[in-house]
Amino acid sequence: MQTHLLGFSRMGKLRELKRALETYWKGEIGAEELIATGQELRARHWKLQRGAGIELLPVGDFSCYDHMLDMTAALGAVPARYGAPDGGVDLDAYFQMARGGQGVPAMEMSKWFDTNYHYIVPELAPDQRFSVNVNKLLTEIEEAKQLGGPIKAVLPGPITFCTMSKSTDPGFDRFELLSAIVEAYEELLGQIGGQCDWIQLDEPVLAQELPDEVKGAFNNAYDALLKAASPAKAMLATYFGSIAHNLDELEDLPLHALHVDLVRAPGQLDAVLESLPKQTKLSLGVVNGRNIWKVDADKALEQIRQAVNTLGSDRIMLAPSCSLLHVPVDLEDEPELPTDIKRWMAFGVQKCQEVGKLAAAATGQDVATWLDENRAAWDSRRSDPALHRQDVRERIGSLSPTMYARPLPYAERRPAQRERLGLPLLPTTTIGSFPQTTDIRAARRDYKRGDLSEETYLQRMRDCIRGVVNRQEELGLDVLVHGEPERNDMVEYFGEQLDGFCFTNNGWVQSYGSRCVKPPVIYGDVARSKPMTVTWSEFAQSLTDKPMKGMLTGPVTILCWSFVRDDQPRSETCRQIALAIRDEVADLEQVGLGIIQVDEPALREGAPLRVSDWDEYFRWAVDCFRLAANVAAPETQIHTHMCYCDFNDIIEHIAAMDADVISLEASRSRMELLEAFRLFEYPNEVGPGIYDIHSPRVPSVDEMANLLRRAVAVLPVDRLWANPDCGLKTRGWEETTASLRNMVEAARIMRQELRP
Ligand code: THG
Ligand code: ZN
Repeated sequence: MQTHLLGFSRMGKLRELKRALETYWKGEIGAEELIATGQELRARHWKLQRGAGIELLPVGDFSCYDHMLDMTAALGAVPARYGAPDGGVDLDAYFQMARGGQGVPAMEMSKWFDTNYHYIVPELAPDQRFSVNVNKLLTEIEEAKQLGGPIKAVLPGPITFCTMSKSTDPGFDRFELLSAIVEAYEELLGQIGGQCDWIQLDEPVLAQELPDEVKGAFNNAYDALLKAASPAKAMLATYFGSIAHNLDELEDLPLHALHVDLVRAPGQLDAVLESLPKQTKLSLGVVNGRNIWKVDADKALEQIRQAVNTLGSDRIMLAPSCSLLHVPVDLEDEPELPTDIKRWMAFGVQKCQEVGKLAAAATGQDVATWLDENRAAWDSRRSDPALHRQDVRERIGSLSPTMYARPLPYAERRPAQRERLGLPLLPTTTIGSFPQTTDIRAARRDYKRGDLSEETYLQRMRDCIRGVVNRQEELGLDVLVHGEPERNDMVEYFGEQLDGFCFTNNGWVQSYGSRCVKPPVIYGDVARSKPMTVTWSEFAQSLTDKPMKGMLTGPVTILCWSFVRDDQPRSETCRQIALAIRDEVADLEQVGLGIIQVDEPALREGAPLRVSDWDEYFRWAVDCFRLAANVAAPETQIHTHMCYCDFNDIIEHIAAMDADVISLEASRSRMELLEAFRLFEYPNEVGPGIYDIHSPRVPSVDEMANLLRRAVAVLPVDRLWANPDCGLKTRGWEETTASLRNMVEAARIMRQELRP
């Protein structure tokens, strides 16, 4: 029973890769030093994996930015604007594709399935050429070979690569290129097949519903790839969901191994065992690669036993469910976690150990001590009172349908809000955060460390808020925000104040490139013991006669961007969070805030991989938002904000949220987005972002007025707002002030134009 990994974290436990990348980008270190850091990290991680009991090591999972970008580079599928006629990609060209530069925009980023990881979207053109380059892979294979023992090259598979790409022109069907892509893969596999024992091709798209022509492509493609990979054995890896609905496509393929995710989709095991081709090994993903909880050893051993009974031990391989990219590196680096909760957890290194121990247990070796410890940990978790609070359970049990809806429909709330708020046509506002200066970050850090007294800290934050409010008044914005200087991350900030959450010191997970997030851990029942934002918002409102927006993160986003408890449905946990946010909405309203924004940027990414499961998800997700927000009185205006995704196919669910106003990121395909709102006859108010905050460029008055003009042509003018497309915390003050000045001027010009 061979143990292996689909992939490991790249950053290093101290985020060494982040540091190296960012200093390289600043020009403070040279390429050699960056490359050396990568080499050290790979060697360290392989040794760690072997030491923990992983036999077959993954190679090629490391990346200086993103593995899909690496695949694009390996295929030489470089978009023309990066000027590499031979398809060659050196380090600087690679980073230009990732981050843009010298007047060339970056390639697009998008979420990797339902994770919080962003990949670089490959661009495929009708006349696309490929030019295979395996140098990166061969170098890493050489490095891994020095450790001795079997290795497995890891690559995104061709069908997933093509599916997750975008066509450069809208009329072009990129699947026309599939045979050319497969040919390029054949060439690539041919060049590495002699150098490694296994080649793993990731096809997570198999967990989705696939159009027939895509489904039908698997057989031919993999027939060719298996031959090309020889003498290396080929594993097809799937994860993030069941592939039972797509098994027919794999039935005749002489794969050497198939990997399935038995954490997300334990129910697929029967079907997989039944249809597995005779010569194919089955890799069981029994350790959760997406969450930080210890494996339930007895449950995993039961799954393993079932598979062994059908296939025999020799045909079983054992691994985490997916790449360990999505979990932090090492629990040993968490001295401050409460010991009882820490005992329930496993990070990347511990997950490798779990795979090793499970394999040992399943092959009759004595791991009684480990098993006992595992059972004891689970017993202590199951019986912990924080996981089953009666007050929380009773409140959930007593929810009534009226709690999900505003007391009046939008059409009747609207006049009440107009009268209360007195806003002009095309009101101007921002999304919530203002630039997080080094001073602000330092103040928060020093206060947290105890180096700054509470009094001084509060004073600094108040000064900062005063500055932000004054600036907005000077600029002439209509609806103000306090700027959120007191917040680190929009999820972490709320988690830190809620019962049922705990926090890591080093639990970093890559978000994109060098950027990481430190997801909170939801281990118990969630409840709010005290107001979380009220003093800040109340203070900010006291500084101005203009309406101040209260700023909250919505329950679905808090859920999606945390490590969630796995002992109850996500919907249940989400409902608990929703009630906590509901109390905050009520309190903000109580102290006089007339506008409250409840952000849900992660609503779309929380959707299941299979569209047929969407309705169920959106029903509870939208319900949770409504439970949180709809406690507000008719004359209180509820806003929400969404970003990082396409909204076109979820507009009915957005409408069901019934927020009075939604602001949206719309920098990429503004017209398409507006068109979706028009076609749907979206009934409430909309603020399509009119400038892209992801770039330091200052948009001109004309540019933004034009965008407003286009919006006004499509949607009713009295339901439109003018705002940037996302929060401003990653921007500097200079460009922020200039851009907002132009935005306010654009709205003024438009109002004049529209005057009858
Ligand atoms: N919070 C969380 N998840 C997110 C976002 C967020 N996922 C989607 C999107 N926003 C990702 N965007 C970013 C943007 C910036 C950073 C991370 C994710 C970032 N991180 C700091 C870094 O890596 O240097 C660390 C942050 C910190 O010090 O706390 O800059 O907003 N949860
Ligand atoms: Zn946003």
